[in-house]
Amino acid sequence: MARKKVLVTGGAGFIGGNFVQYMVNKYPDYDIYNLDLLTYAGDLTKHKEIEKKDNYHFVKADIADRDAITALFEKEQFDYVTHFAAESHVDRSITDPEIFVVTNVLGTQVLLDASKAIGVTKFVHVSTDEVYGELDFDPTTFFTEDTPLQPNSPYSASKASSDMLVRAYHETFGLPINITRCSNNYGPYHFPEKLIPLTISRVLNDQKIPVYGDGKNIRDWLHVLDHCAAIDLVLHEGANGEVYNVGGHNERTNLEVVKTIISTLGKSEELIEFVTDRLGHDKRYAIDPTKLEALGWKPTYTFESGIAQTIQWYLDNKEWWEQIISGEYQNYFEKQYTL
Ligand code: NAD
Ligand code: TDX
Repeated sequence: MARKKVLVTGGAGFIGGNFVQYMVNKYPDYDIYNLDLLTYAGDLTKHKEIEKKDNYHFVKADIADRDAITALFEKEQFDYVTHFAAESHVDRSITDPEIFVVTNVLGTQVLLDASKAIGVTKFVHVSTDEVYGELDFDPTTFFTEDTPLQPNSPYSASKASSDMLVRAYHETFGLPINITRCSNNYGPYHFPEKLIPLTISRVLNDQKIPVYGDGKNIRDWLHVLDHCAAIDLVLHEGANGEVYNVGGHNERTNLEVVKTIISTLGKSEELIEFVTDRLGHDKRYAIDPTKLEALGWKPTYTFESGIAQTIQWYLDNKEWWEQIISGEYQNYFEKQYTL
């Protein structure tokens, strides 16, 4: 049987990077192509181990570059596309929304056209629970796949737009697709602009932790490796055209998350500094994953085991995140906060 070719867009980033490693190791008989523009969020140093393997390939390209993407698809004739590449940070979408439309909307449409042209077996679009908007604090309410899309930030609006295009290419052209909508991920290689790695790296450096508003906003946390297993399952077993929510019932307030990290590292809660709230800050996200569970998925990490593993990973891999926080990111952080 011919080897399958799997394109992973955004495979130099956090989740796509974990997914590339997961797929290269799990499927030696698949060729895994990591396509990434290497923006501020992409780095290849994380792939030192898998770079030695024959079934790993890297292509530097912009998903919004129609000529480059069309030529690549014609040449490689991918069987599967798993689409992670995006501008992913809500705060950056508030200060500079335009690139979110270019990458997340136009980039997705270019990939859909290229996938349609060569007739891929499956296009998996990795989306987010943020497209559903926000929930109130009633703990019995959850996002289901039928919750209407009501995105509140430029980031989530761009993701919802791309979800709509993916759906439309299925309805209009019969492109085989799935859309996954996952809750907040955390784990190894999480870029330190996001709450959990930002807190770990700053606590380790005895720096203040900026907590937005009153810290009572709730996120539903999922370890990135449980997300990778979910995408793998949907890629192979997802019913054509369906949406699957991904989440493990791990709701925590931001303050609970920050305090857990501080106490695990044996530091003082005096490091917490309440700062001006994020504009349009969604109150609560919480996922009902029943539909995905029916396919056979269940998470392997609890929040307690996952956060302990993650903190240990940041302790063991200082070199990786120190190189990031000392670069261009430093300018971003200084513009973002005055701590
Ligand atoms: P990330 O910001 O860590 O990585 C994004 C990657 O995409 C980077 O490697 C970057 O270089 C690449 N990229 C950006 N623009 C590109 C372009 N024009 N062409 C090619 N590559 C480009 O993001 P992440 O947190 O790993 O998120 C991955 C996907 O998962 C995104 O689509 C995001 O919306 C979705 N998602 C993220 C979370 C989360 O908690 N992080 C939760 C649910 C869904
Ligand atoms: O410094 C901070 N202080 C703070 O209180 C930062 C960076 C965040 N926060 C709050 C805002 C959120 O309520 O913590 C929560 C988590 O923030 P982020 O880590 O920025 O994640 P979020 O905005 O929830 O979005 C993430 O999950 C869904 C990803 O970045 C998205 O790509 C994904 O779609």
